[in-house]
Amino acid sequence: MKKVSAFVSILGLAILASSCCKSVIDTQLNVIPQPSSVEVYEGRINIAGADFSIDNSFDSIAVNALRKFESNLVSASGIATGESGNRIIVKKSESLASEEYNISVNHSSVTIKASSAKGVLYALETLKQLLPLEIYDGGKSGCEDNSNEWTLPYMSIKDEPRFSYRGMHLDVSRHFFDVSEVKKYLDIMAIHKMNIFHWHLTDDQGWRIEIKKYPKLTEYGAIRKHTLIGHLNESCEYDNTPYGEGCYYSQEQIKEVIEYAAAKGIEIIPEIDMPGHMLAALACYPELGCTGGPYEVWGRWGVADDVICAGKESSMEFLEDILAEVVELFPCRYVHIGGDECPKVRWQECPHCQAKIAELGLKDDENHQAEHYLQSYVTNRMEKFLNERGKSLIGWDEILEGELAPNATVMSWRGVSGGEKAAEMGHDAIMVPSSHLYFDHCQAKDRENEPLSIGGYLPIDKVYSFEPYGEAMSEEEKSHIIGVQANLWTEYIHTPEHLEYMLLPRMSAVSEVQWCRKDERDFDGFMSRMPSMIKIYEYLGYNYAKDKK
Ligand code: TNX
Repeated sequence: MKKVSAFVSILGLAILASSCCKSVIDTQLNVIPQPSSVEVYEGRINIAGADFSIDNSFDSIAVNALRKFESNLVSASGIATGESGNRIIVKKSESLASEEYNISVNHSSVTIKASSAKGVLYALETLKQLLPLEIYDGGKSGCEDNSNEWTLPYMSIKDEPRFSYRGMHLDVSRHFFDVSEVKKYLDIMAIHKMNIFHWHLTDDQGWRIEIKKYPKLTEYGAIRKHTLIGHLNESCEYDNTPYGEGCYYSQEQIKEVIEYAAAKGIEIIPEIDMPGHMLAALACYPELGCTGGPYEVWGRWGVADDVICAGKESSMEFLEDILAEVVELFPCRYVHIGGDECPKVRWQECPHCQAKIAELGLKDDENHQAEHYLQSYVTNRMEKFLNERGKSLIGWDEILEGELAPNATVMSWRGVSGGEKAAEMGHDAIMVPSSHLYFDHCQAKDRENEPLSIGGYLPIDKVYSFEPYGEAMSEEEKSHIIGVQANLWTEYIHTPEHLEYMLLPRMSAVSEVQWCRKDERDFDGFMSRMPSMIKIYEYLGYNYAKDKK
């Protein structure tokens, strides 16, 4: 009897002890974007010297990411794999959504569960933010993180993103950023668990993608003879310096960037802006414009009246030829065809455009002019071309003017109303309102001490406050808001340092808008986690804007 009661009390103590260890001591970690659910328990595991394993059903992206993590851990900690007896295990769990992951950490192991490579990538990004900074590069940067403690708390994390589309855009036309700079941009995106890179490859000021059928586009269309000095509203002086010789990506380089991005879980959406913002192309092929030119690759900013002629069959075939090469090159399901800021003044005067309007029976009505419907004809035609090749079209919200192409996704930049309207009509939409998500806008009120910029004022708290669901939206409409993106236009951004300055730390804020649900977001909490992210920026040598108000 005595023995039994002793046994019972030992058992009781054991249960008590184990439940003690399991008591939650925290529900927050210094991770951005903040995971959906966190429980931290008493105790820590040392992962230096851990053994690594991964289910063999994962693809090479997951396996390579884990290998990289392992090699950085080994070189930074100086301890070989397998020496400690602890384990890092990556398991397939088909019940998790494609971007979801779980992490559980106890005294002997770190277990990651995911159903796809993306989940594994995000789990590793989360773990990196909890470890010494050398985990990012194996200690190569030479900077030292004094903590040098290769431990993680016992914890359980369950995490998945709110939106499936978490984008960042980059304009490489106004100023060019080479392959290595674009890769760095992708590195920064990956830290923030973003999954779409919107590459704005063409505009009035320079054509930046090799098109084999039209070599002039990059031979001449990449180069402008001069660039406006200072701000558009104040200046009419040019610098007399040609810009853009050789500033384009060959198709081989594009493939390299696509592969680099894929290894980080990022898909690339190419944008070929049409029918406006095409002066660089028209300068090479003036016969495709309404007036026949001559045209110049533009050296100033703004909206040009000269656009491609929508009435000439040869112009439409030119656009389709370009898209044919783009579709072959980019594996992403989406192609962005721009559609923004297309003045109709040339079309109104052009006999070809007017003949097309008559042929199609397009008429002015109370909402739009016939020329708006002519733009819809261009968009529809491009959509059909893309859909036949298994791709979906995205356009800026101007594509709502006239008649929206049947399967188009709308990118809402002039506020959110375009996105709301698209969702109402049963179309997908991506929210990128310039009011909250244009990173070419200033971060400080005191512009004197800021680099030259387009203007505006977009501090980090305003970015953070953006909520993509309108109050009056139905559940059905909400399901069409597929995500959020911040845009970086580069009229006033000439250097990689300036680019990073505009990007960071605002990118951290947008990453939480994209990843966390509204009720999980709290600006003060975010700012309390921000210093850890800043340490990462500093360690990796990223130029970020400090203490802006
Ligand atoms: C509007 S956003 C544009 C760009 C400019 C940007 C500057 C959009 C679809 N078009 O051409 O670069 O404003 O903020």
